[in-house]
Amino acid sequence: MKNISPAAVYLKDYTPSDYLIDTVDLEFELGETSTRVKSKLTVRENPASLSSAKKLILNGENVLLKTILLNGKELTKTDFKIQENKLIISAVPAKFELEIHTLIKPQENTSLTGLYQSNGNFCTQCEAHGFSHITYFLDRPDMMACYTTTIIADKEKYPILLSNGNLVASGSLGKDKHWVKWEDPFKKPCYLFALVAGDLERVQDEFITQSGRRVDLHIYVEKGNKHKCEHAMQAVKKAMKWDEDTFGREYDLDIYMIVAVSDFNMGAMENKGLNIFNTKYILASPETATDDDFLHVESVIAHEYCHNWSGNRVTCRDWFQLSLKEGLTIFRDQTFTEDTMSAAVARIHAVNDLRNSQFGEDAGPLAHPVRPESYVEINNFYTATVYNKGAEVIRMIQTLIGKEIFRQGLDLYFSRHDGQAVTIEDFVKAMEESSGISLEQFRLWYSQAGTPVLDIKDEYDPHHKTYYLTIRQSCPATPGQNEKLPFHLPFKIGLLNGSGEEMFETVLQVKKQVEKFKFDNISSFPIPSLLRSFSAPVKLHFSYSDEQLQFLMQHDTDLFNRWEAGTKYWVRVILDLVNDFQVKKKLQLPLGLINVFSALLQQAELDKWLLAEMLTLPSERYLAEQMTIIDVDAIHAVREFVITELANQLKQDFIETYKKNHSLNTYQFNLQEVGRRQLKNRCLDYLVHLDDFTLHEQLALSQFAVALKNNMTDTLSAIKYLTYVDSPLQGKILTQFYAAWKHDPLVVDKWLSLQAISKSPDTLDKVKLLTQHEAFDIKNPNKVYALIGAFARHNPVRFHSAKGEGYLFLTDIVLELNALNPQIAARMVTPLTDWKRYDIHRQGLMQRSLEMILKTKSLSRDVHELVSKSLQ
Ligand code: B3K
Ligand code: ZN
Repeated sequence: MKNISPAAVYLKDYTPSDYLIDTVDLEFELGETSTRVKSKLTVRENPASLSSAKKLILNGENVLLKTILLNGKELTKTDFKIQENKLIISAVPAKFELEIHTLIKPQENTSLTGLYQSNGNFCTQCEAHGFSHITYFLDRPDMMACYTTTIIADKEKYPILLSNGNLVASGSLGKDKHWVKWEDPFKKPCYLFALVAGDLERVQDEFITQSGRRVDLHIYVEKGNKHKCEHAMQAVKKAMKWDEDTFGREYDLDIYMIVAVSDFNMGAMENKGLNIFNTKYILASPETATDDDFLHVESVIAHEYCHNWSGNRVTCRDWFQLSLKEGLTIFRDQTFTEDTMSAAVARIHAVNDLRNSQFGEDAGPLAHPVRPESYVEINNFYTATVYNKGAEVIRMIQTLIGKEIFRQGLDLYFSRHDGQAVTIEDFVKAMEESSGISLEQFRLWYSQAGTPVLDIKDEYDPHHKTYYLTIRQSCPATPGQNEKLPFHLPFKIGLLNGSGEEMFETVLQVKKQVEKFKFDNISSFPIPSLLRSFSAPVKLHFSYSDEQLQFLMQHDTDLFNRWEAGTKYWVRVILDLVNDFQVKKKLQLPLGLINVFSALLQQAELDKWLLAEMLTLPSERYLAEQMTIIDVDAIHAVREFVITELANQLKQDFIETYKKNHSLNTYQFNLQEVGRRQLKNRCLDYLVHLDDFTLHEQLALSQFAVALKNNMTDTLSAIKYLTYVDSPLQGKILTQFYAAWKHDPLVVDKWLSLQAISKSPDTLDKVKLLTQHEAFDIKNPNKVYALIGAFARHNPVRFHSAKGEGYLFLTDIVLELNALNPQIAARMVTPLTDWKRYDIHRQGLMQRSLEMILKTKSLSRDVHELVSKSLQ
């Protein structure tokens, strides 16, 4: 049977709602099998509505309607109808009170949307359309109302009852029950509604805002996790202070609550005053969390906290404007990380994220602009394009108009639109007004998809001491957009002389398809440092010589570009070797490469963390991105070959650097300590590639044994490679690891991932077995990401194994998830969607899997949209 394609929603069709809801008074009676929801709404006609025949159409999905009362009078079946998740009430007055009673079943809700249970506790996820899984409502972000929420529940099972805003009343109800009432003084869209009920432990602290108000800070976690909240609490305070100092944004309620839950579709959610987090981004202790985890906790906390202004106080008019809040908030959290950790490393991480995920999106069948023009399922558009490219677009505005004016523009945006649901256009206008600079052409970044390519050539005229740069821009076609207009972009450039001194730095404004820039008084042919700090999200082509790249790796004053020169150099070396590999030529490192690398190791003046980044070769994903037809086997084999060769030839240097930076000190999370650990663990990554058992025992295994119970960064670094390859130690290490940590779900996730990314030939069989293991639960998104996601995304060699078993396995999983949790199913299907990037044989197999999925009955909107678009 063929599925009927679900309908798309278009940006051009946006119209204001016919009715407005001013207040929402909710009452939840939480039960053991079902929950009763009463919603009292004050409704009035919207003066801005354009329609002459107004209709009240409320959205609702999986809710059982019990009763509707209009101005206190119960409606009968002829007064309303329910059609395709819509409740249509025919005749309503201009102003009225509507009371709706519904019944929902949170205990059976596996989609983790709306109200559901996680480990016996109730929690909600309402963005984008979860609220209509709770009650019938005008579920659109421009419907801003004031909420009061009463929760009634069993005292013993659910001692903690939370919702948005301030607690205004509470009491007992009979012998077993109790109730609370929360009031949120700020108007908000329903996607920011939250409710939590459970038996949770609380960690508390306080923050005094810049105007001297006291804010209570509460973090709630499941029992037994209280000791893992210290880092998160410090991060909350750090983010609050930073947002005041940097952007003048002060928190507005008297209380800020965070609840960490184990079952959550994404990282976290910025509900007003009551953020709900995936435990992964709250719980952190040295023995269970790595440096990266600690870092992510801080940045996700900063992200959700920053949303209180960029998202909550000023929200989106419709979901096409998603990047208005997400791009801006990613930009804000990235700036937080740059300001509070190593700025260059933070920028490297952000650019890596963009290149590893967004560039692929832009080059594939699901490419869409930062502000999409249509969607079938909005949850499919919480993408790297909307988030990360959206953040780059904001950063470009800042670079174009300057930091100070950008800050003024942001102040104007927040004050002008406080309490409103607005558009990306409103944001851009505020920036234009504050700067006096036209962003007319710049707006194309929001409407045109695809990663622009810059082809650059230079010339030098020694006679006139002038240097010229010619920049030619183009942008590949993307679905529905064949022709592209030229972008307006900031191009930051530095010119270095032969002794590494900087002669000049400036930001060029590139606007035309071909543009020639002239630089006067340049005393010698300079070495250009192009696109400094990655000033625009583009691909750059310039024919640097190997020597120039090596020179920039050593001397560029822009630290990001020093790393970038290395990346360019490694990509070149590895892709050349990939060609050799494909024609079965013997692989050999280019002459001089060892010297370049050992010179890097000697760059003692660099901060250690940055040095560790410079010693890291580009990821397999980034390398794949550079190939027209991706050859996963060649990329993997060559990258491993280069690492092993470097390890062989620089063994002593690596050992020395490792030993110098290895320490048994108690774990601390700060710039110096993270840098030291990252550097020595990077050396270890190289050393374990050597076929030297004694060395493995001396370094890796001893680090593993010492760190196993007190330092997860060192534990994982020590064994990552030994479990990655078919090492005789693999079984023993994994058993020991599981025995030590099977009680800790987040550590078990790491254990699953280690096995999913192993390149042993039998990895797929092991992954299949693991889906039956007590440690795995397909209903828990973290487990799915850890095992299935890691296999399909981070183990290209095994996932794309030539026979196609990896594809069939993923197909089964996607179909199983489709029935349980469509959002996660859609996330899992994406590795299949860029099938056209692989060889004909693999293309055929992947296409067959996609077709099989598309033929399945009851396919969710989420999966249907991605699969059908990728097959077009
Ligand atoms: N705003 C949420 C994402 C909601 C995703 C809904 N499918 C988290 C964030 O970006 O902060
Ligand atoms: Zn966000």
